[in-house]
Amino acid sequence: MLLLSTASLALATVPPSDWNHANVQSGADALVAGDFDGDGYDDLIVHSVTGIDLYEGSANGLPAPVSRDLTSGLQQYWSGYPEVPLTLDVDGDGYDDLLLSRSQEFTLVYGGPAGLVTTWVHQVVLPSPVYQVATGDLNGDGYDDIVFSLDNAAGGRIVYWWPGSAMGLVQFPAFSWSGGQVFGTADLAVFDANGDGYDDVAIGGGGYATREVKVYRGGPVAPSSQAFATLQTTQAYRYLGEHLAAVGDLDGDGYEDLVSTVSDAYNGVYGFAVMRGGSAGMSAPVVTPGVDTQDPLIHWIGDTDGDGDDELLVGIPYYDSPAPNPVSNRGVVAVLKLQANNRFTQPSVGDYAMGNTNDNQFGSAIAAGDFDGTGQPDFVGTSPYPGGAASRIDAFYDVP
Ligand SMILES: [Ca+2]
Ligand SMILES: [Ca+2]
Ligand SMILES: [Ca+2]
Ligand SMILES: [Ca+2]
Repeated sequence: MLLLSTASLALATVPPSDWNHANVQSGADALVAGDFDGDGYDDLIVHSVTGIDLYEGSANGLPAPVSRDLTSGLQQYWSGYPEVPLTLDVDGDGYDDLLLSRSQEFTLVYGGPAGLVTTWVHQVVLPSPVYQVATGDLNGDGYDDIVFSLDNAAGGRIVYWWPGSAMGLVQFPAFSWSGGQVFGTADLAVFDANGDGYDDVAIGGGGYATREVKVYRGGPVAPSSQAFATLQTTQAYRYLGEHLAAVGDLDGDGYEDLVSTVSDAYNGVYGFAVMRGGSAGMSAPVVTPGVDTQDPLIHWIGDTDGDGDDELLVGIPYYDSPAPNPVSNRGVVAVLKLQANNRFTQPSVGDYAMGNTNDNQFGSAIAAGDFDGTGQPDFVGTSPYPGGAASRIDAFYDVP
């Protein structure tokens, strides 16, 4: 069922959603996907207005009824600040685990054959509030690790590497990076930039005029303290690194690539930049301008069209659809392809733009996964403010 009045809008290219659900919280932390019970179908956790619900994926996709009510188990740890909940396999057992971060606290909830085990959670209290969190396997041992940033008393932030193990997180973080007054003050992402099988970490930071992203290599013993790449835009006041995402291999050359938002000094609306991985370093940012990057979400989705290159999933909640049917802040979720000139296709209302009301803000939360196990990526997005109607989530399976 579509919310749209299709008679009034030229939206023939937007397909009806494959699954929907009413009532969702407004934040970016409303959705989390992962295969918590290891059955090969991704599951979806929804932060709804009534609590936290899990929908188990299956060959039929997501079910209409709630599979498990996780409210009593997770509500006390759930927060969109500083980082939306993340999925990782910290103990390498093949069951996805859930990492919740809140102020000075991490909470790990382990997956297992029966799904997330909320009766025993691992809580970690940090010495000061955490700012940014990312996950991946920097030492290539099969256990996902956590990378996170805390304030540095000497200025800027300290970014820590905390390895996973068969028993979960090891006792203490094992490595850190720091570097002056503005180091690490923006986002983090973990991806394999140089294709050696060890994930690498991108650390954003910088001052008023210039912001940059530094990339450090992972390795079998410890990550490198020397930057593998230092990336800046060529224009002053074009801020790189505010939102970073590991998005897979966008150009199919075997090296994972990095995407950042690029905002300007005034209203945060400018575009997306791609920085391509490589064996000896990373390519300078190439910016696709003209994309509304006010509170965007950039996300891995995989290879949707089967051509060997991964695509980029974006949620742009403040997207305005153009004349002849202008709707401000309706929001759009789009699967963007990297073109030969290293710029992205522009999102348009022909992508997934739901709702026909101003301030609908579709894409305020997004998640990608394979909920129906076909091997073809699926995604979900929220419409938190659909003007008069109940907020809702729409899922689209096997996106082209
Ligand atoms: Ca696990
Ligand atoms: Ca590891
Ligand atoms: Ca690497
Ligand atoms: Ca690449």
